[in-house]
Formats: sequence, structure tokens, C-alpha cells
Amino acid sequence: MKRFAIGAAGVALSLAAYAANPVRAHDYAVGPLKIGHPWARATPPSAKVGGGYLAIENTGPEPDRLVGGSTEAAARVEIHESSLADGIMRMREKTDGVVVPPGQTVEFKPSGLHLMLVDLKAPLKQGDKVKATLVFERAGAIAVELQVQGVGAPQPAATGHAGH
Ligand SMILES: [Cu+2]
Repeated sequence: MKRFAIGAAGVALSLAAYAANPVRAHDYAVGPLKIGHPWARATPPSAKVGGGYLAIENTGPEPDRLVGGSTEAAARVEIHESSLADGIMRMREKTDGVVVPPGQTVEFKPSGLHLMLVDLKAPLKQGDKVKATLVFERAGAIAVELQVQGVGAPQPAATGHAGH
């Protein structure tokens, strides 16, 4: 009984810490896939595109593949990868999607893989929650919310998306 009481106190403490964090981590799962903290970067008023980021962990024995997605906030969602070559940040569309191997986590993050929200209906504002759907080859579709974080969230805004 005593051990239980201590455990409950620990849970209460960590919940308090969780609630106090202004940008709360949030997670989703579909089949063996875990989607960690989907977020998007706030965009300047004239922006036509925005970047979306998340982590995808595959806890299953088979590879899966992110093949696409959609969002209420933009006309379409593309899967892009930015890479630095000869000092120039380039971005290309991953038309075959992105494989998530079994037992591994693939991170979509600034200056790397990202969801490209193309033809934004309105600027993404910090604090907004944007509904989106991700589609996987095996696990199927999953609804997530992208938390919109400040323009200053890690990655210079000029990097990666200036070429659009
Ligand atoms: Cu892009």
C-alpha cells in the first residue's frame, strides 16, 4: 500500500509538470506507430507554405511508409526533405513517401524531413491547433493536431522554404 501511495504522488507531480509546460508534448498512435509531438511553425502573413514536424516511431516488426496527408489549413500536404549541399539549402519532394523501419524512429524536423503545407488558407499563428491527417501504407490514416509554435522555433525561417 505504501508503495502505491508513493507512486500516485509521483504521477500527480509529473502531471503538474506536464500541465505547466506551455508547449505540451502530445502523442498519437495508430497500429504499431507512435506519432510524437506534431507541430508546425508559425508563418508570416504573406506565406503560402508552412512546415510541419513530428516524430514517427515504429514499434512493430514490419516497415511502414508515410505516403501522404492532408490538413484543414492548406490545400495540400507534401512530404519534403531539405538538405544542405555546397552551402545551399535545397528542398525536394519525397514522392515515394518516407519509410519508417521496424524498431526505428524517423524525425521530421527543421532543415530535414518535413511536411510541407502548400497553399495555406490563412497564416499559421502561434498557439493554433491545426487538424491534419497522416496516411501510412500499412497502418492507415491517423488524425493528429499540429501545435503551432513561434516563428523563432529552431530553424531560421529562410532555410528550406525560401525556394517556394
Ligand atoms: Cu518544403
